[in-house]
Amino acid sequence: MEAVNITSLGSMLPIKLFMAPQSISGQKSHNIRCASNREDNVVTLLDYGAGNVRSVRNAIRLLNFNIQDVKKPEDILEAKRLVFPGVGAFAAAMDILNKTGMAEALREYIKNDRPFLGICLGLQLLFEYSEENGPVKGLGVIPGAVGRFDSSTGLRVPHIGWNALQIQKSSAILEGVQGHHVYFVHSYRAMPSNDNNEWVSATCNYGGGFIAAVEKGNVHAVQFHPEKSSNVGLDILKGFLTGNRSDSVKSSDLAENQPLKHASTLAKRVIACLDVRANNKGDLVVTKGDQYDVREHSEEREVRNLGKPVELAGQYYKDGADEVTFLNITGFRDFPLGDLPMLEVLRRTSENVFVPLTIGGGIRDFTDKDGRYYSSLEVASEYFRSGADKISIGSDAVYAAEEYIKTGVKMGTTSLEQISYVYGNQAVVVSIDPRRVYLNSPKDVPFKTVELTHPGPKGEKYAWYQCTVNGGREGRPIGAYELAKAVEDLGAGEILLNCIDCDGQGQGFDIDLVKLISEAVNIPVIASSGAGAVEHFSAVFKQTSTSAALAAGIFHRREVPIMAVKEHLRIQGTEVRI
Ligand code: 1PR
Repeated sequence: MEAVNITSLGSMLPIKLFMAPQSISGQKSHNIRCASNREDNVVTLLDYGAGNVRSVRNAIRLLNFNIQDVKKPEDILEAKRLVFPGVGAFAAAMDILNKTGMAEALREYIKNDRPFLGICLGLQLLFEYSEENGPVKGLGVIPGAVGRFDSSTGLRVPHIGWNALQIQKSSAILEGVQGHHVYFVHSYRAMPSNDNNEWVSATCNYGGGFIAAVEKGNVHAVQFHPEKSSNVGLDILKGFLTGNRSDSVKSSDLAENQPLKHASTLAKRVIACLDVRANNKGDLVVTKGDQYDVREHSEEREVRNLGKPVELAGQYYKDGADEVTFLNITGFRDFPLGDLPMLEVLRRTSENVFVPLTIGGGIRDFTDKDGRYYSSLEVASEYFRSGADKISIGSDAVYAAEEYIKTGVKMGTTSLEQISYVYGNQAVVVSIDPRRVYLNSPKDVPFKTVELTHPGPKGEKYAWYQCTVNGGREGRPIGAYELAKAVEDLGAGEILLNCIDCDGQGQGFDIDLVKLISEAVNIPVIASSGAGAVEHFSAVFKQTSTSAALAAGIFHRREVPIMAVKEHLRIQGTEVRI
């Protein structure tokens, strides 16, 4: 697997960017104390170019360490401390490590008990084998094999979200984090056994216990992403970099928090969404629709302006959002690689926001007016390079699903398939924009229908959910149910389920729709559209098996703080990250 090269896009900025002058208003977004400027504040980073490690770099820099990239195997052997954020597929990573001689250097470095931190695939590669497209041989440092989560029992795979750490032994970098949630995104995992028992420092519960962290001497590896796990993750990373975990625990507000004894599994996520577009003056603003109409009702029909993207994202991070999603809502007509400010928004956001970032809008193949062709993979790659952890595909996924349903053939050429193949399905979200179509009988349409909890305007008892493209402007001959199943087959790792009827209405999520889709697929579903009160969140989590709930308007208008939602969910018995 190779990273895709995007040629420089020049410095033409078609629209002015509204941006905080420095970091987010110059305020600290967390309580991590940075390492003092020491002579030896160098971190060697093993980045073999397979994906986005921008967030790891940002987190290391935030902690005041300088990064030196590994260019040759000797750089590994000479490292003072080595961070290895594995990205991509197991086989491809091993292939690169073997061909470059890095595999041998890594084994040697680890055998000598030198300071090492593997992240995600960087943990899995330490094992003997992986089942991912295999069996494929790993570095063989730790006994055991890496296998896929078993989805046959209804477990949603990929495992995406915040899961609670169960500490298994005294650990130099995990002190004080028992029961704290950290962020995972993966489909494969290693299991604890008698053979690797001495390595296992933490497990997590997801369809049984899997290995969340290993440690022996100076060698550490974590399956979760410390760089995406907010203060807890940054603290763990700092513990490794400084070799002084206890100080870091005392200095952060972790120590002030009660250990979360109740936290035992994957938390339900609360996501803040920012619909972004240029307003009439050409400034990039966060806007919010009323059933997808984002213009004010005044004569001028101005685009509704609810704030500046980078600042609001930073605020939601501080407020406790589990994830931040940007939707470039005019991406279907303004090609995103021409829309450089959106990339800049991502870059600036990822410097200060250490929870996952998703970006959607305009991901498709495109030929510009000069005849230059850009593949959807190039567009996605540029989003990943700019700091996205996941990309979200809307319109293009609808066309791909229609074609797949018609032919029954996976062409392998659609944006969804290509991006998922290169970056893994956990990095690809499909955003669905359905509209309710009321019916008197389910036999009236060839699509899956629901019996409505609340009858339609003319007393209709049924509805189907028609998918739309181009920001809800065009209805397509495919239902949300059919689309969800098709895109899961084609490689989507998660579904962002909007509902045009509920968008901006504040009357609650469309439970009928969320139930229909979350029962149809085995990948995580994010319920979106309609949140107006904390009770709407508990209702959607109680009545459906959705993994996450997303809201926009109530957060932008400061009607309900994110922490109020979480506190309410916690009291209602839903596990959330506090
Ligand atoms: O088709 O791949 O270019 O992607 C376009 C993306 O932009 C899609 O994900 C589509 O959902 C989104 N989009 C396009 N037009 C609009 C619009 O509002 N005019 N926004 C739009 C979708 C829905 C959510 C919203 C929730 C929660 N907006 O983003 O945030 O409904 O809102 P609420 O809590 O206030 O009810 P492509």
